[in-house]
Parts: sequence; structure tokens; C-alpha cells
Amino acid sequence: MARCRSTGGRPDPVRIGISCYPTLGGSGAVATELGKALARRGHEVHFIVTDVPFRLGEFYENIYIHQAETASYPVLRTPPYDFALAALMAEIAVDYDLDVLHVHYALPFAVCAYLAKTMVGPRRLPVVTTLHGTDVTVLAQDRAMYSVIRLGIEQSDAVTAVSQSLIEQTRSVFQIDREIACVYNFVDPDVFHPLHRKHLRERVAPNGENVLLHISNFRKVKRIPDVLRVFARVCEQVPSVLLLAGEGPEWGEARELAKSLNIMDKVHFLGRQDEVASLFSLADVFLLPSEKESFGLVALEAMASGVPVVGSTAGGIPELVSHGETGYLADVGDVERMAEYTLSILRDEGERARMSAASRARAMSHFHVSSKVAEYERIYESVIGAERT
Ligand code: GMT
Repeated sequence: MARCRSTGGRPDPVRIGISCYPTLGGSGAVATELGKALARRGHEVHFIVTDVPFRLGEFYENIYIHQAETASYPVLRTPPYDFALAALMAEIAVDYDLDVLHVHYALPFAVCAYLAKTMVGPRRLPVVTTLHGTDVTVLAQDRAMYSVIRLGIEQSDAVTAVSQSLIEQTRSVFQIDREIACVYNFVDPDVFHPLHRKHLRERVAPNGENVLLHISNFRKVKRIPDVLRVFARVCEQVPSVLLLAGEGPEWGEARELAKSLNIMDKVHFLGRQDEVASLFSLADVFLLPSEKESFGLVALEAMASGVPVVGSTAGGIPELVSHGETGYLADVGDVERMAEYTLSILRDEGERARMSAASRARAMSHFHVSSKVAEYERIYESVIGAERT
């Protein structure tokens, strides 16, 4: 495949390997949606993964899935999953003549890519690493992981991060000054858009209640107790229901707290939901009170669906949610203020409509899938070009 910019302004097709966590979560969603968008733009995409990514959906003739198989031997305490992945990256790079390998998360993927690059030897394999957050903001606190993550970041040919906030944290945590490009998360406005599902809404809010929504993997950093406490304050003032979608370690405690706050009859624990676009169409406000959040893809999907966000000022959220325009932000843990902000949106029909329109407009103008995919294409071109000179 040709590897330079065509005269028409659109890059010529390249062969791209993508590695990511295939499980439910923002980084897997971004990597998968990126792969699909690249395939639609004529590139050849090879997912090198342990499982089929969860959002892949329909068949694309130019998307290939390569699954790493890990042997398990009695002498090994754990299956050598990372080495199997590195070996597969090297094999696919050679067999399919990959132009670039794009990995999502430094740990383990950038490190596996570094090994793969070494294995393929003189055949060059440029590596692009996208940082999504947890490896920098959580895992790097583990001394054993710190140096490995740093190595993965330093050895990548290009590094991107999903917000300016994450770039600053990466520089400060690892004391590095290498170039890191900010490429925000993105959304397809044809998939996430305002919808009026009157009949569905009547099912969850039969008496015309307001609908609050939170979707996450129920990790501690999401502060699910804050979601419940904000909701408890709101429903004391205006009739409301809360939809909670997702599953994760805090799920059981969340149910206990909902019982002790006496709001269990108004909280719908929906569990894992793969088709979230419909859920946004039911909501009046999306809650995201996270303690750490490098960007907040789910909040962007809410905004694209015309749902204002009330959340915390953690990490990259302020780069996404424009305070007072597309929602409101308060300090982490300030449930009182978040409840006031939510009530202000729910009580004022005009404000709600303004914020809904502004949310959709901001998602389209700043975080549209086409502009972000073009940014990644430019990064691929630059590392491919550099490898050839
Ligand atoms: O939010 C999560 O816990 C999932 C996590 C992941 O690794 O999939 O999401 C991270 O990457 C997303 C895509 O770039 C970001 O939108 C999320 O903000 C980020 N999560 C955190 O920083 C906690």
C-alpha cells in the first residue's frame, strides 16, 4: 500500500494494527470506533487482541481480527499473555506488511509493541501509543509498574493522550518532556443524537418524573455514592428517577447505599447495557461526579444526544463540559452543589432546552469523529514518513 499523502488531500490507505482492551470501557470503545472509521475511509485495519472488541458490530471486509492465544504451563504462575501478544504483533506486522501499530494504553500494549518492534528487526514498525488514563493516573503509583509504563511511553514513535489534563499529568508523573499530542475522544453524531422515545420514557418515568442517568464500569473512581447522594437530594425536591447502567466492583455497595438512602424504588439498576444510545434518549441530565476522569467519553455521548452533564472538575472533564453552557461542574465530592445544579436544569425548561442544544452543538463542533480520525491519520503519516527517511 502507498504510504504518502495523495494529491486529493485525503491520505492514501495504510495498513494499521490496533491493540486495545476488548472489554467494556472507554479506551476499547475509542479504539474500536477508530478502527471502524479508518476502515470506512479505506484503510486496512488489523485488531491484534485477546478477544473480539465489544463494539465491532457489523462486518467490514477490510477489518481483520487476530486473537492472541496464550499457553499455560505448570511452571508459570500466570499465562504469558503479554509475550503472546507481543509475538502476535510481530507476526502480523510481517505477514500483513503493517505500516503502523497503534496501541491503546501504555500498559501492557506499548511495552508489547516495543518488544514486537525489536523482534521484527530491520523491518521498521512505527508505534503510536494513545494514553487513556488509568495507567498514568492509577497504575503508575505502583513502583513495579512505573518504570515499565515509562519505558512504553518513551519507546513509542508518537504518543497521544485524550486530554490536555492527561498530558500534564503524564509529564509530571513520569518527569518526561517528550512530545505528546492531544487527540480528544470523539463521537459519531449519527449514532448519538437526540431522540424522542415517548413510549420508552413512559415506561421508566410513568408519572412524568425527571430522568437522571449515570453509566460507568462502577469502579471506585466513578464515585457512585455521589451519584446516589446527588439523586437523593434532587428527588426530595422534584419527582425523579435514576437510571444506573453498567457493572463493576462498586455495584453491590451502591445497592446497599440506595437502600439506606431510601431511594431504592426510584433507582433502576440496569446492569450491563451494550446499546447505550437509546438510554441517553430517556435522560434529562447525565451525572459524572468522578474522582479521576481523563476525558469522559460517556459524557460526550450524552452531550451528542442532547443531554446536559452535571459532574466534577476532575481531569479532562472541564475540557469537554463547558460550565454554565453545556452543563455544570463542581469540585469532586461536592454533592450539595451538584444537586443544586441538577435542580436548576430540571426546574427551568428554557435552561434545559438551551443546554441540550449547546451540548449537541459542542459535541459536533469539537469532537466529531471525522476530525479526530483525520488527526490520527496525520500522526500515522508523520511516523511512517519518519521511519522512511
Ligand atoms: O472510565 C473507565 O474506567 C474506563 C477507561 C478505560 O480505560 O476504558 O476509560 C478511560 O478512557 C476513556 C477513553 O479515552 C476516557 O474517556 C475515560 O475518561 C478514561 N477513564 C478514566 O480516566 C477513569
